[in-house]
Amino acid sequence: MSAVAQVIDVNAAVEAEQELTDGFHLVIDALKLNGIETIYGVPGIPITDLGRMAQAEGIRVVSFRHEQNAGNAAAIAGFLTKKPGVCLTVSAPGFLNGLTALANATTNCFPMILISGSSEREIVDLQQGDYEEMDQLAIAKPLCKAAFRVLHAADIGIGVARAIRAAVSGRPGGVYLDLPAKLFSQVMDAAEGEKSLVKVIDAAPEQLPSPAAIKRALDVLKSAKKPLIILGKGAAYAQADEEIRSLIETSGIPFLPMSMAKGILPDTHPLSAGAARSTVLKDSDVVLLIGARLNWLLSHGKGKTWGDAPKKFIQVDIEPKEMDSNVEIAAPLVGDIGSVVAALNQGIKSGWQAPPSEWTEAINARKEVNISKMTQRLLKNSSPMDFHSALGALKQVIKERPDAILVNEGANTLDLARGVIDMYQPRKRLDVGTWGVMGIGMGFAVGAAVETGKPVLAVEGDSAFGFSGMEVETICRYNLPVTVVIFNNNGIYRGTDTDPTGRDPGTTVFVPDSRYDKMMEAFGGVGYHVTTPDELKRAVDEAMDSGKPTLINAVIDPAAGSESGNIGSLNPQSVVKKK
Ligand code: ADP
Ligand code: TPW
Ligand code: MG
Repeated sequence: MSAVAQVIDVNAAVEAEQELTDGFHLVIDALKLNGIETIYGVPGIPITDLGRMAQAEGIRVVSFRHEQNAGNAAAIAGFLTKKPGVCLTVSAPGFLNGLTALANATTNCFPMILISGSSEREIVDLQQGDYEEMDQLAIAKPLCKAAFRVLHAADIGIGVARAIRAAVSGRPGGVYLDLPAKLFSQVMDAAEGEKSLVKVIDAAPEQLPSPAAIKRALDVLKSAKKPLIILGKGAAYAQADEEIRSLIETSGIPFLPMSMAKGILPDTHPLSAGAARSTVLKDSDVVLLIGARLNWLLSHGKGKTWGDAPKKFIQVDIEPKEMDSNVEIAAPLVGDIGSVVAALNQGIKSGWQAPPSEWTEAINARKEVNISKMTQRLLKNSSPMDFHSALGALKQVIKERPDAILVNEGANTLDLARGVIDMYQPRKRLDVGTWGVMGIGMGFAVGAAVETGKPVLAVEGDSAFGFSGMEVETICRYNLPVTVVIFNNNGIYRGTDTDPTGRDPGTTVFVPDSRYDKMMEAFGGVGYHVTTPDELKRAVDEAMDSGKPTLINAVIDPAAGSESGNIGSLNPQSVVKKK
């Protein structure tokens, strides 16, 4: 029978007392069959009942206040679990709100599926002005890894299967699944429906590197006098923690973690070069990249940051097109990180010589200087608090609670926290990622708490928080163990800007001395207002011991921050001076 013919006449079926299923149930059954346990979304036409029914069927449905935050929760669920996180939205505006998160997930190589209800194709395609009319599939396509539409109930199984496989296989990313309203009430025979479902087998198959590629890479690595391993968030995603640890410890090669790769090995590991970043980038001669792209975050692999010494790159990535994206890759290793690193480990099992001690000693000397400088800054008990004195307290919190998940966004709040707070376990640091996007905070916090059950500490710039702040209600509603700390410096970068004309507030400042803690109290959570590192530490400890939704308003000197945090140099400068 053809797929279309399987969609049967309801009345005839009821008369025959045939057991029926419909689009709603088939979507839910297809997701459940493939191990999807949670949906993040915002209800409305045409997916309100889908959410209700999914909840009734045992899927956890987490309802947000805005789709972008639901999408961010789904994206981070994908990063943390290697299963696609699912976000469910209504048509046009809800879809567009979710699309930002889908595009961001794709940019960061996080697997997620945005499922949006849509209006009737016949009306949309003739542009006759349907309720929330929009050609969503066409709009989603350039912004994600794959986009599919299902028109027949009998195709729901295959549609969901394709979406899952597209999201997690190869380079992970975002997938859009368009489900027109009419699909949900399409009816078909229940047994036929069950048969139409597809369980995805081996959704992200291992991809083994060729022995020749491994040999080439090992030859380059062995030739190094000053080798360096850079771990990116692809390495964290791959969950190949033991293989990676073994590679680093057996080879004795220093490693530098990118932001979300911190903690694969502890930042306090003797081979961590985190505190000597500029030195190792400049002076290394062979660099092994594992799940890290040579994009802007690594200065494109060239220029001042990388120094004048000739450099060879070995790159491990599942995406072949990533090789030579910015500079020549001397030894491309295309495959999944688990398989590639295992093969490298085989290759260095015997006869491997540790890097020359001059190299490791030079790094250690640099680390010592930088760490002692930092320690002094952290201990300075300035009043009002600056970023460093506040971060000293939070560094201690994560040291004492290494299994907590740290979410972090802002400018100074982000850049300084990344440098100060040591991480001890993999996939515990979640932040603004490849785009440096503001607004991931509360979505990531909810997603991380729901997926892992671990306590979450979200360290937020006051501006950054504002992009998703309404979700504190969601945190309270689901009673999640999330502690939000707002570094409140009255604005974006600083709280000191003024309007030269005197008419309005400066463009980067907010209402001074705002009490964000009262927002949490409004929904039954706990609020604190703190002005010293000791108060901050005490408040965070109380919050994390209690597990109650908490927001701590930490007052930071409005003059302490710098423009754009660490990346001020990316700001274009006007050459015209107005008289
Ligand atoms: P960072 O921002 O931490 O430097 P990027 O997001 O730039 O990291 O790079 C992550 C890279 O990891 C991407 O190029 C992606 O293709 C790759 N990747 C993701 N998962 C895997 C995997 N399982 N095996 C190999 N490469 C992976
Ligand atoms: C979606 C631009 C980068 S950082 C930032 C903005 C608005 C906020 C910095 O202020 P905050 O941090 O959070 O108070 P701090 O500690 O320096 O005071 N819109 C989006 N993404 C980005 N990155 C921006 C705007 C931006
Ligand atoms: Mg701020």
